[in-house]
Amino acid sequence: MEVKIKQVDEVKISRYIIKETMEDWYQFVESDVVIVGAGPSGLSAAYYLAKAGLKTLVFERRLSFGGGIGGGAMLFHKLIIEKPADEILREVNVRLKEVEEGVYVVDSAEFMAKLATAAIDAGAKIIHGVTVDDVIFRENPLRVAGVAVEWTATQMASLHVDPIFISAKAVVDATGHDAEVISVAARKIPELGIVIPGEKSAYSERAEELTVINTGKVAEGLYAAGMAVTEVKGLPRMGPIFGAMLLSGKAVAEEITKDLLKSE
Ligand code: 48H
Ligand code: FE2
Repeated sequence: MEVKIKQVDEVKISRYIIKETMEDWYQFVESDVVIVGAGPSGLSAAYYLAKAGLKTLVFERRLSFGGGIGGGAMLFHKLIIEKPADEILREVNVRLKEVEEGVYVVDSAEFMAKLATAAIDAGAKIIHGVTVDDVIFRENPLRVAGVAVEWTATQMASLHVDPIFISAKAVVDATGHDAEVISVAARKIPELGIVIPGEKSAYSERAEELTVINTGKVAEGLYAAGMAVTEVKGLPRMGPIFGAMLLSGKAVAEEITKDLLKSE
């Protein structure tokens, strides 16, 4: 077999990568929306925000997509989605198996791959291996105005390295159970008046609606989506049913789109 592969030398390889990477960072240092976490709620929010035409940047600590999707339920590779969240998955071409009226089982690998693809295709920029460890704030009016970021690897090595800053009109905490961004803002900016009661034990039948209803702004410029909502609002957990995560991402995207259009 004859193989003809276009040749490119090491200097060019490095230059192309450095230039294109830096162009992205240079562009997105001033974003409309920064989403922290590429789990189900973060990806769903990214999809709808990018679709609405907002400059949307997602930081994900790990080198993968999907957050808790990949682990399924106790590593069983299936998850439950219920009506009306199935509509979101249909929109991004995830196949659903209806096991009873309005209740669907989905494959976790397909779920995370296709949701991430949809967010990227809609125009969201996702950058992996970056941890958000602080926010930027402003007074008069008091608000969150962006995030401080660091390489996850730098953090894991416990190196003393200062972060860089990314400004955003809206920051979404989609970090899951720990609500990391809102927690740091509550601790370091007490003027925001955020009190975090913490997540409650499981009550699946109530938890999903409560999570979606309580999704949204927690301070000017700072929003909660997904399990971060349960932590910040003191709501019960729901276990391996992911409808509320998708609906919460969509709800936060709609609220931010409205808020940002209003302020223009
Ligand atoms: C950058 C970060 C940081 C940081 C975390 O945990 P997730 O899947 O979050 P959600 O809320 O979209 O989905 C929750 C769901 O997975 C779940 O756990 C459910 C439904 N549980 C119910 C129950 O009863 O247990 O994803 C969060 C993502 C992850 O990929 C993290 O790596 C990432 O955020 N992340 N990225 N900077 N500071 N903190
Ligand atoms: Fe969980």
